[in-house]
This record gives sequence, structure tokens and C-alpha cells, in this order.
Amino acid sequence: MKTTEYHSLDTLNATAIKELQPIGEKILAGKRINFNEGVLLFEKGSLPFLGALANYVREQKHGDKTYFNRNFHIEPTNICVFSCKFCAYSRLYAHREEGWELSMEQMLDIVKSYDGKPVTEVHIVGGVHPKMDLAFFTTLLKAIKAHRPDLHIKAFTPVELDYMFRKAKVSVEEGMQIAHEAGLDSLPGGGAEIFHPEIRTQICADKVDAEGWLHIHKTAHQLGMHTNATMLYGHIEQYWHRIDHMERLRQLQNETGGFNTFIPLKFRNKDNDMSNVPESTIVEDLKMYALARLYLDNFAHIKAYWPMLGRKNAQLTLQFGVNDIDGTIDDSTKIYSMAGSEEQNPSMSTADLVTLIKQVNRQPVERDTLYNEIRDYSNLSYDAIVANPLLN
Ligand code: V47
Ligand code: SF4
Repeated sequence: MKTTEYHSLDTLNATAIKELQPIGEKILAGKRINFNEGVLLFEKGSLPFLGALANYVREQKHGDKTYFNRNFHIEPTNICVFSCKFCAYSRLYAHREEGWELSMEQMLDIVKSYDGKPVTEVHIVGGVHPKMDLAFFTTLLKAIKAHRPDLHIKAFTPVELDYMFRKAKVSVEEGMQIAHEAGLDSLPGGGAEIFHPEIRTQICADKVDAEGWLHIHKTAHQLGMHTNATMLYGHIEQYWHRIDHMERLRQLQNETGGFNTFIPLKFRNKDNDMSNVPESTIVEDLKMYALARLYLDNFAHIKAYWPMLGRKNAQLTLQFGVNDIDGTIDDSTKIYSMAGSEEQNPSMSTADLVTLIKQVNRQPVERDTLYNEIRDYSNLSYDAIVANPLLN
């Protein structure tokens, strides 16, 4: 077994971080790192080195604050015209008896089941169903808003929107205007995968490309909407593809400032056409979060999606640049459980989420979708939260 020999602290410094020290100093001075520096950090940065830097940046931006929100998910269907190789969740229309298709009434019933509950957001994302078109979804958006006007609707990835707009024969600008006027408040981050065509053509060749994805987000930003961005990492891509992905996001963010959050999504390999590709280790996962925090200096927030990572790992990410751990969610999210995540029924109460954050000495703060702070839970005990129907 290979062991590292450390003769003194000085040797430790010299061997482990000499090459990376100027990059570290740049970060500590608040300067932006470039593409090559990002790749070098991935290739040569040790986890403690990257973690210390990412934690520094996180604390500069947010102190100990760790955000979560109270939301629920609706997945209208898993029928999909596309066949992304990593997707364990979708079924082709020809095999629709193996999948699900929620009717308008069923989706409204889900919304109504949260009546009186203090959720602030509904997250709606699913497969690309050939019959659920722009007219269907604008009717849904209007019906949700009519029932609960204060609920923030974060819905549809550019993959779904691009298909809807093309089918309705409207431009991206017209389509986004229609959807926004019907009640669409913001866009989630999905469908981004890996932007670079060298990888994208191998894992999801037939859906919207990088330029199309970025154009839809840019159009949303120009309408005053905020959006998220994701990256599906830890499969066949190399480090430079990840940096390329983040570079494209950083450039658009420079232009519009419309992104709220970046969410690295760890590839899970169960029951899909990439099951032969091993999953990344927790060390790689934490490096990814740290690099996201370091490279995306113009993104306010880095989010860990706990249903995919598991609760204990989500706690760890809070030391590696992450300042948001999504929401309470509900057990209807299937895209990860079907691809093998630990969380088969991803649901956590507010009291559980707050405990998870407090256990690692961070400050739990409930936010809305746009990061307006709703409540600081630092001084509320588990029992006090559980006892208060407005909080749990
Ligand atoms: O785009 C699909 C990913 C995404 C797998 O904006 C997989 O707040 C891992 O974007 N292994 C959709 N990931 C989900 C998404 C999302 C999730 C949580 C919060 C937000 C937000 C957005 O799920 C897809 C794809 O990248 N995905 N299959 C898989 N096997
Ligand atoms: Fe369809 Fe989305 Fe699955 Fe791709 S990832 S096959 S677009 S549901």
C-alpha cells in the first residue's frame, strides 16, 4: 500500500500544496480563478485543501446560514420521448402502461392536499410526454395559481419547454412569455447534464443542446425570472468537461445575474443504460461541491440535493461549500430513487431538516424560492417545531 511520508509540517506544505498555493491565495484575495486553474484544482487538490478554501468562501458569503425551503414536488409523468442513457425513470410512449400519467385533476388534488400547510413552493418536473403540450401546462399553471396564488411555481426544464415550444410552433421568447403569464415563476435546474457535446452526444444525444438550454434560461432571466442550474457529474466526463460546464454558466450569470443556485447532481447507476459505469466516491462528491463553490464565484448559492446523497453525506457537504439543502420535499420524487439513491422515500419534516443542520453546527434558515428569509430556526427546539402546526 502506498503511504505518504511527512517529516514535518513544512514538508506537508511543500509536497501537498506548493503548486496550488498561488491559486489558493487568489481565492482568498477574492479573485476569480480561470479554466486551467479550475482543472488543476480538480486534478491535484486534496480534499482538505479544497474543503478549507470552499468553506472559507461559503462563510464569507453566508456565515453559518444554511437555507432550506418547504416545498413539494409533482411529477406529471415519466413517459418521455427521449432516451437519456442515465435515466432509470422514463418509459417510452409505446410502453406507457409501465409508466404513469397524472391528469389535470390528479395534479390539482396534490396541490389541494397541501391546503393549510405552510409550503411556499411547488416543483414540477417530469418526462417529455408527447400529449402534454403547452396548452395543457398553461391550463395547469393557471389552475394552480387560481387555487393558491401565493404558491411559487418552479417548473419545467428547458428539455420540456423546448419540446413544448417547438410543438406549439412558438419561439422561445413567445413560449416563455406565455408560460410566465400563465403563472410560471421560475425554472428548476434540470436537463443541463454535461454541456460539452463530446459527452452530451453520448449520454443524451436527442434532447436540447447546451446552447438551447442556456438560451431558455437567458430568456427567463430577461423576463425577470430566476432559475437554477445543475450538472450531472461522476460518469464518463472528465474534470475539464465539468469546468467547461461551469464556465458556460459563469459567463451567462455575468450577463444576466439570473441564476440563484447551482446543484451538482451525482450520477446514480441503478437500472439504466449506464449501469456499467461506477458511481463516484464520497471523496469525489465533496471535491465536486468544493470546486462548484470555488469556480462559480458569481453564484450566490450551492445546493446539495439530499435525497440523492443521503442525509449524512448532505451534512458533510455543509463543510465543503454548500449553503443550501433544498427542501422538505415529499415522497413523490422518483427520479433518484429509481436510479438507486439511498433515499427511497425522500421526505423530511421541518424539524428533521433543522436537526440535520444544527447537528453540524450550522444555522438553519427557512427561505422562499428567491432566498428571502422566512424564519431563523436557531433557537427553536425540535419539540417546539413539532408542536407548532405552522412550522411542521
Ligand atoms: O436533469 C436523471 C438528473 C435531473 C439521474 O432546481 C439523474 O431545485 C443522477 O434537475 N442519476 C432532474 N441524476 C432533477 C433536477 C433537480 C433536482 C432537484 C432540485 C432541482 C432544482 C432540480 O435529474 C435531470 C438529470 O440530471 N438525473 N437521472 C441519475 N441516474
Ligand atoms: Fe426523459 Fe428527462 Fe429521463 Fe431524459 S432524463 S429520458 S429527458 S425524463
